[in-house]
Amino acid sequence: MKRALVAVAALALVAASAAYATKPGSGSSTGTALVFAPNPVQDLGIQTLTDQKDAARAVPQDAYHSVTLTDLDGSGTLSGKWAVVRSTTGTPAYSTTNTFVYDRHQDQFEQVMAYYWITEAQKYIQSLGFGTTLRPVNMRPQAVRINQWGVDNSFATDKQDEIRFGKGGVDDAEDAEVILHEYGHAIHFSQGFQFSTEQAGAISEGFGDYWAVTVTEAIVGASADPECVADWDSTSYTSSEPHCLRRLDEDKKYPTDLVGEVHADGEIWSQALWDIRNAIGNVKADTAILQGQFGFDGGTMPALASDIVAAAKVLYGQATANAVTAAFHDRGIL
Ligand SMILES: [Ca+2]
Ligand SMILES: [Ca+2]
Ligand SMILES: [Ca+2]
Ligand SMILES: [Zn+2]
Repeated sequence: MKRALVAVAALALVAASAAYATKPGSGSSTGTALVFAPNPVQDLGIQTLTDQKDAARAVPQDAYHSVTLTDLDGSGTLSGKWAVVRSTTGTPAYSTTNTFVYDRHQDQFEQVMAYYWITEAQKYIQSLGFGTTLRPVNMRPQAVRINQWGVDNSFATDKQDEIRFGKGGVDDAEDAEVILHEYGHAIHFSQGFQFSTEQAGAISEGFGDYWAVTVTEAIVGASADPECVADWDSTSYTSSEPHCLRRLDEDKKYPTDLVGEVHADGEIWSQALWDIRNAIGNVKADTAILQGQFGFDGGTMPALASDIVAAAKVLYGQATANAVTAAFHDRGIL
């Protein structure tokens, strides 16, 4: 009798400590948040904005947009079906009401940016049929890490299976175009894309730049200078206006303008994709591009261009395939 009472008391103690150890969740898959869309410079058209050491006052309140976060797991953290955010700087965002309202000086703001833009990118991919009528593309919770790392760099790694965003200059994850560029690499990893040659690396950089623009234009709407990539992040390392990390309209040609550096050479590829989009619209362009990229063996730009033309033909017929060919032809790729 006495023994049984002791056992019950011990059980109660375990239950009590478990309750204290686990934070209550939100219990809901949706939430509200403030984000940049895609970044303050593009959004407000103010080229003179500067980081000012991450000061909240450096960016006008107009640059913050209220959005709905979706696909959350109900834990009250930024963890969901298509993105899971881990931060090694500052406190992880947490809300029992899924209310994620922060300013850019707060570490949680970048966590929210990463969650929102990656989730929206995956939803956009699924809206094209990937995961239903077509094979899935990176259809899983993408791990994201935001850390100091000291350098102004972000990268996607297939080994750790996560995307990392640095905090040099303007914090990288304050610019949706940087987030989406890195997600572009994650898309390639998920598609079995081989990075075995310099041209394959250039294709991946070019695709990332294009992906940043096509997704933001699809979600935010048309902008004044869409060819400019990472208008906000680049204010900390470019002096001429408009501030751009890279552009989609440098008019580089294959193979004469190849210099052997993946980001520079990627501008040949990104412009071809941009021209395809302008010719046939984002839905057909992005479906054909994603479909053509599956299992790319790491060969040349002309090889992948042919795969994308073939995908366009199967999906939409000869006339659309011809428009895709013309865009690659204008870059000297086909
Ligand atoms: Ca910040
Ligand atoms: Ca930066
Ligand atoms: Ca831009
Ligand atoms: Zn890259």
